[in-house]
Amino acid sequence: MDRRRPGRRGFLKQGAALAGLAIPAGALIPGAVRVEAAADEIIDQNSTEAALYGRRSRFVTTVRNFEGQSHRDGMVVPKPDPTRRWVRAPTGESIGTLTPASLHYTMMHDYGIPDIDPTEHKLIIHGMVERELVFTVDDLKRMPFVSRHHFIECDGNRPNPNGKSVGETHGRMSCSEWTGVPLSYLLNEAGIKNGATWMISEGAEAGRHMKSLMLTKALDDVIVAYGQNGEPVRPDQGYPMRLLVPGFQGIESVKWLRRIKVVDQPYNAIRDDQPGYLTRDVDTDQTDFGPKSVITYPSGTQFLPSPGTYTISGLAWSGCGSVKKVEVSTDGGKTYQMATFAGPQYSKAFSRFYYVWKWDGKEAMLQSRCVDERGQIQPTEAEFAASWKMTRAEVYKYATRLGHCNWIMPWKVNGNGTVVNGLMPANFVDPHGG
Ligand SMILES: Nc1nc2c(c(=O)[nH]1)N[C@H]1C(S)=C(S)[C@@H](COP(=O)(O)O)O[C@H]1N2
Ligand SMILES: [Mo]
Repeated sequence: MDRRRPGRRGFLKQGAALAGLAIPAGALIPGAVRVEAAADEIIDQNSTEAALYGRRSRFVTTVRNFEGQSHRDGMVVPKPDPTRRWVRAPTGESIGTLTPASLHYTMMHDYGIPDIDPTEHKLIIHGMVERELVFTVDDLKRMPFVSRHHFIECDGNRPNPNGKSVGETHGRMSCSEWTGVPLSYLLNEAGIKNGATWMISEGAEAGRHMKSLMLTKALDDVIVAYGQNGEPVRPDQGYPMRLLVPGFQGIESVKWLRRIKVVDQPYNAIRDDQPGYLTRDVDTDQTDFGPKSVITYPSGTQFLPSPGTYTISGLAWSGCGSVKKVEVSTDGGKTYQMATFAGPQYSKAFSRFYYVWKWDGKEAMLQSRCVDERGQIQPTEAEFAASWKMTRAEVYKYATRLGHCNWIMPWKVNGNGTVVNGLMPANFVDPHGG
């Protein structure tokens, strides 16, 4: 077989056939469409193309997974829906704390990814400001900037009993190093008028995604990002610039950012067909995400071949600052042991933890619990329900209205080494939401 990468046209023609040869049987994850990604692996690592722009090994086949669940309106979306190419990150295969851009979860509501020429794209700041300002990406790059690790997590990232893998229960989140200009710098340049308290930001896609944000947050740690993990923000993440609102729900981080209007009240401003956002209470919408963690290894669909020593590993994060402590339980929460951090605990970013565990081959229930710098403790499902004065059935019924769902996620290790979702069954429809 010729392993040289053909031109794009040839690639499209041959892609499926080559992919068929290259993918080992059993590598397909149900619901995942791998043909193109796999064809992309077939490249001569010594070719000019690969020398100029590096590729991963053809033995590495991790891909994102299409959202194929029901829509928030109760409508069933085909798998994958060509008009809603929403994808979850493969959290079960995550390594370290940063998500490669090509594996970052992606959410672009109903209008697809716009193809934006950066020389034509402008960001306008107007409304209750002393001076209306217009910036191109090149203008932004002349200004002081920050590079910070921050997660983005969709409000729809909900632990639930239906997800078979951690990608299904916790795939609507990712973490990158974001580079860009602090929004406070731009707002100060524009000069905020007395009485202004909020801003509305708008994306450049056909649907004009909009979101209101308190100025107190806007002036705190929000970034107008043009860089992601050392390269320009990818088109599906908002190229050429996006808002990055650390610690708040993902929907605040408006992609393809083209307009910021400074105003004196919040607006339910999303223009597209999403009544879910229009009815939502602005106060519950505007909060830092609490402490959350999840074990990514071993997690659902993974397999422990024999009793012995395993390093349990996972991610912990909080929208309220850094993670201070992570504990791991192997007995369903009866007892906890302190986990070790594998690296630094950046504020509003993923931290990677691990705990070395000797598996005796008996059934076990693995779960993690984290505490953030405010001392807030990640709740169990029961504690979460109690905080809302709800039954657990009600929590799953009304999950889309409960803001950040951060309860503890158990994974059950069976005696035969298979790992499955450890939450008790519940009636739960999983809309992408938020
Ligand atoms: N312009 C625009 N920005 C957007 C969206 C969108 O549809 N359009 N989706 C939001 C939602 S709901 C989420 S969860 C995050 C996801 O960011 P990502 O696609 O970079 O992961 O982007 C937010 N920003
Ligand atoms: Mo979202």
